[in-house]
Amino acid sequence: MIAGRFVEIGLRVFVFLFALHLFCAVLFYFEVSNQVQRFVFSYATQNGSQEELSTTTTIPPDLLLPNEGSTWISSRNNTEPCPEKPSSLVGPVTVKFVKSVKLEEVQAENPNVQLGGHYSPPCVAKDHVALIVPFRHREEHLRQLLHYLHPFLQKQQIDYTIYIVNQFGEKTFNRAKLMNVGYVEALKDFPYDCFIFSDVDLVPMDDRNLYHCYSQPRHFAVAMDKFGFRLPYSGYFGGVSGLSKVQFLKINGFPNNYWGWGGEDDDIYNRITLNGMKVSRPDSNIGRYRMIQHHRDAKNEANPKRFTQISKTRWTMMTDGLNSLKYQLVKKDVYPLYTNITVDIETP
Ligand code: BGN
Repeated sequence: MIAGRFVEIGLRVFVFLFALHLFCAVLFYFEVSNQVQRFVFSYATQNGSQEELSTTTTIPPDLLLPNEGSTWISSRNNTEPCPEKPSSLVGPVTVKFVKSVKLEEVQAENPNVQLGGHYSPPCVAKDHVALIVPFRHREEHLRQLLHYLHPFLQKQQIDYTIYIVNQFGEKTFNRAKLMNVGYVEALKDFPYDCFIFSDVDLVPMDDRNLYHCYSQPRHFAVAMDKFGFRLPYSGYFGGVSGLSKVQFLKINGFPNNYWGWGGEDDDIYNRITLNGMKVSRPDSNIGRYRMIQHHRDAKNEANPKRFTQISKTRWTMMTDGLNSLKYQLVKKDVYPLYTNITVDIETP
């Protein structure tokens, strides 16, 4: 009788341990498979594909159009909330980078965009979006991006402002730190509650890919032409992503110590999952992007520390981020189509 009871308990314990083991194995498999995919992918694409940096630091005159007026006018003369899916959406949009775009034309085509690159739809939008673009020496890309993005966001009835965060000087680029600066500087202008971070060379190809914030951190650029319109690996968080203020604060912002190409987006992905959140994504037929063609950059080298850095996110994220961010604001200018922040983020 007692022996039978022991056998039964033993069996239950065994079944429980077996199930636990299976569960851990599945978790471990996904975690390892993501890491392996990342590493394989990173080695296969060493040095990324960033454009050669020119040595000019001046912004061409047509990007510096005259300022008119000084405050944003809210076009919200009614209190109607914006619809979840605006009727103005058409789905796939044609994106072709054939001719060089002039900013005067972009300005003329977007009369409702206000100083600093701000737009308020004629309804109450779900959130106030600061669209942050880390930048250096990509003036032609910026013209193209503004040409496509302003009409795209207005059709989506997003309440937004575009911030270009320009890294001062010619030292190693630091994408994630620039995005942190964009977050802090945007909040000095307005209490935004949603932050979307976009590379300057990525243009969305479907207007159903809504640029607002979601209940979980959002990865928008899931199907880029350069990756054959597929996610390169399951934990990819690069290109275009968005976090609400609450989500951003929960992960202590982005890392400041990724100098050079690669890994910072993986660190952000780690921060999100380690803090109990899950990345949300659009369907791959909606999250499609075209990358503006450019040459590989011989000078902008891959960050050699990125492999060790991303393996330590768990321990670094609470001390490296928003709470350790240091920078010198060189200047902040409001132009008709965007707000331009030039920042000295120092050197590694
Ligand atoms: C990855 C890079 C990402 C980059 C994508 C796409 C690393 C870290 C070492 C595994 N990650 O491999 O930063 O966005 O490629 O180009 O290099």
